[in-house]
Amino acid sequence: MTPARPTVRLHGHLDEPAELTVEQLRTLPAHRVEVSFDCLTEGEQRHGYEGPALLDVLLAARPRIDFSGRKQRLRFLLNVVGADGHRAVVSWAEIDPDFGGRRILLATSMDGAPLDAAGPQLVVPDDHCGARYVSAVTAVWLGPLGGPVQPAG
Ligand SMILES: Nc1nc2c(c(=O)[nH]1)N[C@H]1C(S)=C(S)[C@@H](COP(=O)(O)O)O[C@H]1N2
Ligand SMILES: [Mo]
Repeated sequence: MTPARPTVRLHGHLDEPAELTVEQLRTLPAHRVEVSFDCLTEGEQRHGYEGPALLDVLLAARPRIDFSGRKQRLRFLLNVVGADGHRAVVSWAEIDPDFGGRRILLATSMDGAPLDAAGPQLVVPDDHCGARYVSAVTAVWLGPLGGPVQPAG
């Protein structure tokens, strides 16, 4: 019997929500990055990661975002959740090429070792701190921020 493989659930404001294995993530164009980040407890770490852009993963799930202009996108954010409950927010504007265009990846391998059994890892090359490198990602939710438009009176 083959062991169950962890999956990433893509959900929220998507026309084609999906549940993908690391193997399925490899069907998207892969990028390779060498990064270093600082960990508060472990100090400086260097790693090589490979995997698809988070943007491409989400575009394949067809975000329910109005792309006709640019301002409509700015309220959208991603909630990236790890198996242990560690989670981090990424704004849509950070990864959107019309705004930050940051090459944030959902890595399928780390230092040449496949992440099929562990689950993919969020890679945020421009972050100084390693805390947003969420490992064993189980879900990515996309949706609009629901905060008040006007200050409470
Ligand atoms: N799922 C999960 N991912 C996580 C963390 C965590 O606690 N849980 N810690 C973060 C922190 S603080 C750092 S510095 C990096 C690298 O930590 P590691 O070497 O322990 O993986 O992973 C990040 N990813
Ligand atoms: Mo850390």
